[in-house]
Amino acid sequence: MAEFENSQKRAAELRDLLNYHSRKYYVEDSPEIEDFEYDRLMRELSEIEEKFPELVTADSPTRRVGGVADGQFEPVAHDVRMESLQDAFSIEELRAFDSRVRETVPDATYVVEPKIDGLSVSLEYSNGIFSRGSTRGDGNVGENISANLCTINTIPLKLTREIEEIEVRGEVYMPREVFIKLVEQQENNEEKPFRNPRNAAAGSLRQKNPKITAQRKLDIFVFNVQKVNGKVLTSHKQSLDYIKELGFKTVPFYTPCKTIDEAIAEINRIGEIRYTLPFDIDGAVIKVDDFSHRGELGSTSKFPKWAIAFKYPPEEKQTKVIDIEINVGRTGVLTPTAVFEPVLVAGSMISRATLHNQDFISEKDIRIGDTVTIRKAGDIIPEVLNVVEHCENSLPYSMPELCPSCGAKVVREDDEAAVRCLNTDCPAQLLRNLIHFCSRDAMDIEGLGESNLELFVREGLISTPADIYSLTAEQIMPLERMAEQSANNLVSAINESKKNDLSKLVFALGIRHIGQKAAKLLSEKFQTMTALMNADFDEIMTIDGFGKIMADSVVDYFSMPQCIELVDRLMASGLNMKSLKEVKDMRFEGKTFVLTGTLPTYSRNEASAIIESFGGKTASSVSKKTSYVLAGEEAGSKLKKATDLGITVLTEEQFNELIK
Ligand code: 0OX
Repeated sequence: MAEFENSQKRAAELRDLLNYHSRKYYVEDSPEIEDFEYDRLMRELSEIEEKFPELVTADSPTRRVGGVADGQFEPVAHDVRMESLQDAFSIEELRAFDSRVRETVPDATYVVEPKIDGLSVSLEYSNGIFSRGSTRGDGNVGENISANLCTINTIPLKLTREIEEIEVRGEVYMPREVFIKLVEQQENNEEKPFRNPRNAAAGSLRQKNPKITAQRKLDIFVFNVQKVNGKVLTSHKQSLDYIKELGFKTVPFYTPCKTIDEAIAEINRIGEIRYTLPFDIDGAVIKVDDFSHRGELGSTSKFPKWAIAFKYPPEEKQTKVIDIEINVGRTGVLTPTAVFEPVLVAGSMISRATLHNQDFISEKDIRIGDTVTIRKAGDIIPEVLNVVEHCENSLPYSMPELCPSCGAKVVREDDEAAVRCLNTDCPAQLLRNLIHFCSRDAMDIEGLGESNLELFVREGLISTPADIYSLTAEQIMPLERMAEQSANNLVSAINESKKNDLSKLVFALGIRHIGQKAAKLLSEKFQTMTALMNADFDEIMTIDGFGKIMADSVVDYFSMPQCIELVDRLMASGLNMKSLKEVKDMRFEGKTFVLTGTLPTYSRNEASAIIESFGGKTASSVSKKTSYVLAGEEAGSKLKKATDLGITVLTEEQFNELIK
């Protein structure tokens, strides 16, 4: 019983996790976990559901073949379901697959091909002419992306033969070199770069403007005939050979294998050359070759029983930690970074990885000189997995007690994993602050990135954000890499930023715990910098989503003389200090007023209009639901009832205080 209950609980957790990550991956194109990890979670859920079929729910991600369509493009119902592949993570599982196949088809033979890490699409042709292309969607219904697919040069618009009808399936991908150039470009333009080629391909295929897709130089490998009229095909190999003749770019190699041992050898070979290929693969597929054998084997509700995908684990390498460097961030947090003897991992040279904080280092007991195992999380971000061997005579590593930039004593606050330099004049923090101040989400000053800021600080031109607004083209021009044009551009970008909305400036100040969203809320609530600077803790706490830590942080910030001075200087330089977004003040939302007697200055209509303009309501009689009674001269029974019920009675003067 306990096992059932535990499984029930775990299945619910897994469903939520997988649905969340599936949305991140398929709809938003911004995955947060590695595919390998996702596959493992999916496998765990499938196993629980196999054991306890009563735990399968309507929203179980295992019932789906793939992700979810997001409704941007017109839907396409697939005539032939675009099935997904069953995954294997070990050689034993491949052998078990072979045994299952041979129970039904003792003399089956296989084809092994790489599993391209891209996006599955269907391509339809009528009389040899491309008629429609669509995404896989959930396997049954995808989206029409014909216009974008037409931009891929390797997708034939006319086949070499006028075959009556054919639908093929392939994987759209971005070659690694194209991806690297794209990321470089995005970084230069200070755009958020794609995480990996798969995301880049997905983002490019989902463009509403096919011109952008065309610039992305996507490519395709076709690996299946979904449907054909006008030609008899009897095996996988024969069908791939045939569609190659029709003009399709088929998977780069598909190798016939008579036995599972031959198939495993081919999978190992592909694993070895994996990172030398000019595109990403996330596995290799074994497919039964003969179509009549496939027919005998059939499919489950999710996968064909005649194919299996072997997923390669992320590549792990060993290397030596030659140093642990400490970087000081904008808020003074000291972050340790391991510096390695460079090593090739998953196709690129790795020489550094973050070690996060002292707890991470202590838990793994990472020391300078150690041999460690590293890999790339999500096939992109390098991370240390464990220590293989400590260096001889090494000592456990401790974070420095003094800030490496300014020498101030660092502190570790009770509830934090990080150690922090509290010196507000610390040069490393000042530079980080400047970088943050000018960044895209903050003041968005084009041309003032890390290297120029570093240069200007080094030259003694700036040390605080306020100094930026006194820079002149004459000061900048003589510096290295600066021509007249770039100096003028920079000064106009600086001037342009003065017009920014208050929320950008509030975010740019870098107040601890105040991110972009909180900065927006603050500027909407207080409307002007002066009001925000004078706001007290309780007023800030009335903002939905603000807690004690955030409110304290704002109050603390505006109580520091150097921060007040900074804002004053920015004001004096002519920066906009007002919210460009006026919000309705709803201070009386949910409150009901009853008016009684004659007020000294307001008529009843005037008072009601003021209450309503702040989101409140007026009623004619007093009840328990009344929030306030606004009473003037000669107030009668309503005032008495209010007093009896303990309802707050306001004079006009008190009312004026409330609406100030
Ligand atoms: C790939 C790939 C994907 C055909 C029927 C079930 C799955 N990403 O490279 N899928 C398949 O096979 C389909 N083959 C591939 N090579």
